[in-house]
Amino acid sequence: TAPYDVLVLGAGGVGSAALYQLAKRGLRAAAIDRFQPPHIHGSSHGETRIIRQAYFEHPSYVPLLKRSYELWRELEAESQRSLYHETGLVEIGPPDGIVLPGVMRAAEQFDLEIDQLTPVEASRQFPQYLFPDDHLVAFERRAGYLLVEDCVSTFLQLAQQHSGELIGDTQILSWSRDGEGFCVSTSRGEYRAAKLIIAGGSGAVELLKQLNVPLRVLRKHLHWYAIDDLRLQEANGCPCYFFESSHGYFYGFPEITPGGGLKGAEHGGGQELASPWDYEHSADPEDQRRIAAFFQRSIPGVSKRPLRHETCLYTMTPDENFLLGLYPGEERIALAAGLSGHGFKFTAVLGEALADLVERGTSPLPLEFLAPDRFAR
Ligand code: PYC
Repeated sequence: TAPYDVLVLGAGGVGSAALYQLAKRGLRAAAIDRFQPPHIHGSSHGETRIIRQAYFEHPSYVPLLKRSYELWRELEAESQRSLYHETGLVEIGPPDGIVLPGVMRAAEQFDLEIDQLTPVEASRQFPQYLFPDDHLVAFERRAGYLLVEDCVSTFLQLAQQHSGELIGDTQILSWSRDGEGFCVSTSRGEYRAAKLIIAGGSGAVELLKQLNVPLRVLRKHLHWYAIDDLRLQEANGCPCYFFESSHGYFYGFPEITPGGGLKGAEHGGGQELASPWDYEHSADPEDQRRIAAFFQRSIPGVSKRPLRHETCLYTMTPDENFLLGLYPGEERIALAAGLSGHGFKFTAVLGEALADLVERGTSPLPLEFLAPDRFAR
């Protein structure tokens, strides 16, 4: 076959968004994935992902988030699908912790609308949740969740409508320089392209090993439990939640469909994997004990009846900020990797930034803080 303009390695959240952007621009593009996305083997599944703007991790993400919000709304308009649900997000943590001071710093720096509440005010407004007396509470109205699998399938469907190609069920073995372009060797044979985008989530660790960034893959657990308190339903105004406490970081979502249960998970911890392709998908008793104890402490209307469990992968960088930019020393490759468990909300903007980087060598967004060579400097 004639070479592609761009091959995208990975078709999860980031890869599918990149394929959509490339195809929309009229480039001849294909995305290769080991499975048929959306699937349960990476980091873009499990029904829901939080989206928010007052970014406690680092205020420099806020301009990317603003653009991401615009792109999600554009995607909804083009696809006529509802992908982003603005439930609001309640964040709770100690005054000297990471989350609340970080939320307030980002909100102040970018003039974002955040309601600061005392625990008493928060209990009145959100009686579903228990707020320790000595903690701070913030409510971000313009936050909520994305339907993760629907986002991936929408990117892929629209990309295909614009003549982008999905090459699923295809293992990527290696990539190499090949004359003016690149050759990607796969379980289905070789594919050639003038440029590459590397967006393979945990699968990108192997593809990026020459960068010498110590990426670590963690197995994480997602839990859905039946609810006894109907105030925990989205339909009854229940927001998403993110708790920081001496017990760790726990987050989750209201019950979004009747009987589907409330979703909760621990953001910290996780089991490090030697390979992202070969791991146990069943529940971990210690993780189950920790989430059940969290519900008892903080959301007493959750029952003791588990309904569903899934495993999911985080790919961690040493500073937990993404790698995003041109491949060091190679202007024909753009990459996004190491999203460190907080990347899905950005996938719309990452797809656009990656397409800009391979097409024009630059992006109008301030991406320097995510430079892939920052650990080597
Ligand atoms: O990005 O909001 C987030 C998040 C919460 C837990 C994992 N990621």
